[in-house]
Amino acid sequence: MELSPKQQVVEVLKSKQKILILTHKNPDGDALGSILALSASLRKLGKEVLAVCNDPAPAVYNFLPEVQSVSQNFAGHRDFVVSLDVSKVRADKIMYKLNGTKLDIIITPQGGQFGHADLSTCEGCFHFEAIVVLDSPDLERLGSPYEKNPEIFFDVPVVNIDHHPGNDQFGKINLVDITATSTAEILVSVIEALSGDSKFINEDIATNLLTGIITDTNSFQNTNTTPKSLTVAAQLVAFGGRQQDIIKNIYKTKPLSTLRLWGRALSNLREEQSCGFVWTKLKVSDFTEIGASVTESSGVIDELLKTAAGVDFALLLTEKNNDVHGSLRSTNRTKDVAAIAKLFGGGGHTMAAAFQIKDKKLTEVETEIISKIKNFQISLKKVTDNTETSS
Ligand SMILES: [Mn+2]
Repeated sequence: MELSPKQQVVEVLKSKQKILILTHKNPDGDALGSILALSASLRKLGKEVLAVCNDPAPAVYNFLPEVQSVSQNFAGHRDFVVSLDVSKVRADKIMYKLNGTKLDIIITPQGGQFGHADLSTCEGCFHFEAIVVLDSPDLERLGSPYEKNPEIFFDVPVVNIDHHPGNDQFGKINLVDITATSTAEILVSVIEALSGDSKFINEDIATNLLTGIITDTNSFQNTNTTPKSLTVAAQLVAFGGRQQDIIKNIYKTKPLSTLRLWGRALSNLREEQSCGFVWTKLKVSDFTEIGASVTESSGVIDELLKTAAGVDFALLLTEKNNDVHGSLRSTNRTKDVAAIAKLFGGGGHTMAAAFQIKDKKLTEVETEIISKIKNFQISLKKVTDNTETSS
């Protein structure tokens, strides 16, 4: 009988010893909770694990168990290769010996002489036997770990574990469950199956997994919250997951810089009443003047704008480095914001979507973005009006 994707994931992880785990850049609670929980579980099972993310964890996640164990690069996990050109002179013997703090590599030539010009060095292979990619709809979203080392993704089996509807199934094994609230929710049963022990998940692993479920459901407030996610969360609390710690650190503690940034976003708030949306913007200068990091803007849309009454959706335009990011949240169950993100080459879910305009300043594209959305809204309204009159 053919194995299910979950069984295939378990089989691969059981059979491999050196495992690389990656998650998307700008990690959120689900990305971090998932990568920390899976790496701790695999280490507990005696595996050698390297967990890598393009960016460090935002300060709000400092309370997560072993959050410092996620590194930003592959340092220490790559061979260093010394190459000798043997096209003119052949090597007869190679020895090495430790000479104080130096390792001497001694090459005996066969009739001739080697010189400096014959030597070169380069970065060599990794020794990973499997790669697990968590919470990432595609490989590009991993950032530099993928961009700088695309070859390793062809050399070893890639396991793709995710819950995004747009996941492009890039893995050799794809465990993509779009009905799951979060990658962490999927991992609970993977870790149980992997360990074969219903008591394997300890307090720290449970806290990390619960963080993923709580942040991706916005503390069980989002419409994606399912009965299963509540059952799994209850199970994690029973395993010792520190739910109160998570709520306190993520939802009830705000750095002053975050509050100031939110103030800036609120004072820029505009209402496009006839087109049914509110929007605001944050420029690079807003972040630098306040001393806030780019990750501090996430609450602006999820905690402030999404609560706007009397509109269909909210938009936040953020200038990050050289790009303009748009985050969209539906405030009305019937409004599909993914259709709006698509106008700018983005995507997402009905309730939450995003787009990115590369290499532009906010001032260059702001007017165009807003008028494009307004025109789209007006065209939708015309279609609805026509349908109403014709029916
Ligand atoms: Mn997620």
